[in-house]
Amino acid sequence: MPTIEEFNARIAEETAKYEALITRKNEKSDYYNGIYDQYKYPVLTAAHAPLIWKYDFNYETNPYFMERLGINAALNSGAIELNGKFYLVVRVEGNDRKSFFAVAESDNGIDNFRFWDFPVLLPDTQPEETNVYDMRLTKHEDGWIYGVFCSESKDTESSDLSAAVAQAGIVRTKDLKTWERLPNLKSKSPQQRNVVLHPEFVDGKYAFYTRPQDDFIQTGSGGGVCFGLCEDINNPVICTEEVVISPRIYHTLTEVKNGAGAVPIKTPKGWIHIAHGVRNTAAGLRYVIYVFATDLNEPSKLIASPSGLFIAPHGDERVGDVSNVVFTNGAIARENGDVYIYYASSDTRMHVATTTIEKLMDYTFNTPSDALRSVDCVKQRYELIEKNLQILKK
Ligand code: M1P
Repeated sequence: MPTIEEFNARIAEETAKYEALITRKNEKSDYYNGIYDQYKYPVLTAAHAPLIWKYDFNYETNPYFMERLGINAALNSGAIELNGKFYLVVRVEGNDRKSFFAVAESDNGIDNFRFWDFPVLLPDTQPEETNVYDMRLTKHEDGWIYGVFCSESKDTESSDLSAAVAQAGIVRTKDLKTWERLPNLKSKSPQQRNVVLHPEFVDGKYAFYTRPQDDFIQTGSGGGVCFGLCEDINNPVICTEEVVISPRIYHTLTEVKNGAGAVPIKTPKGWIHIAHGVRNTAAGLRYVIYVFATDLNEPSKLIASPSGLFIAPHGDERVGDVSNVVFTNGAIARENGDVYIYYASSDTRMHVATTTIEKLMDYTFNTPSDALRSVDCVKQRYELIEKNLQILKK
């Protein structure tokens, strides 16, 4: 058995390794597309979880300094700026497969993210709820910060052991420390995931982006990302038809399903949405991030649909617990026009991509839409090449 001196030396060594990781400076990678910058290191990984979450520091009860409650992943994070600091409400997954939320903060949004000592202990108002994940944080004009997340329960009506039901859970806070739980959102759909609260009232009502689904995994008759209104946030029911605003379309990246991601960003030309789209492949589902825009005064009206993917998994990002996935549920748009897009790769770790409102608008409103057929996509490219050759000839 290790001596107390060896035990203390091990703690010192692990603490030094941890501090080196947490304080490592991040730098832009050499990836270029003119739209956003990417970074060399993930902003958060399972290894960023504080040692006090995992180890028992008592020599008497843990002489081998073993992990007692390990952490498996740090992924899909809501994001918000408060008083000039960057906060992520991270989906942390324990080795026991259960996810929970924890706040990590950074001064610059690209590195030095540090978790608060305690994860979020949600008010336990839903006895049937087994798992919670993927919180979207909305700074609403009513003065509250809302967190809308997936609340998952076992489907007790099914004989399939793994059948589950996904609903949209809602909490609200002023400081990310004290959380008040509201009832889960009710809609006509049997299941909901990837629900996002719009930051402003629409026709005097709360407005939600929803993703109706018939089943836990398959969206079935769900036609895509929808929009619906709710009169009373304390009794949250979608009281209007859920209208599809970003549809699933055959042979596009949203063919199998899609879902709202970050809270839409208000720009002079419209609300910019950074969402995810899913297609099927021989290697399984492939999740990419895409962008669309809706009208400033009528946020249910689609006004721009730049073609194709915005962020795809590259290099190491392609491998993880659920490979070939990038997923976003948080972005921060600062007063100075800088935009920080937080995304997880392969359900395992968190990254940031940085851009500006100006670039995001240029991308959203000047990228051609998907021409939907190979022949028409080639024609689009011909047009671009011809124009370029004219310029290069001069
Ligand atoms: O595993 C990829 C993602 O799958 C789900 O997204 P969707 O509901 O669109 O299929 C979510 O559970 C998400 O957490 C996960 O990253």
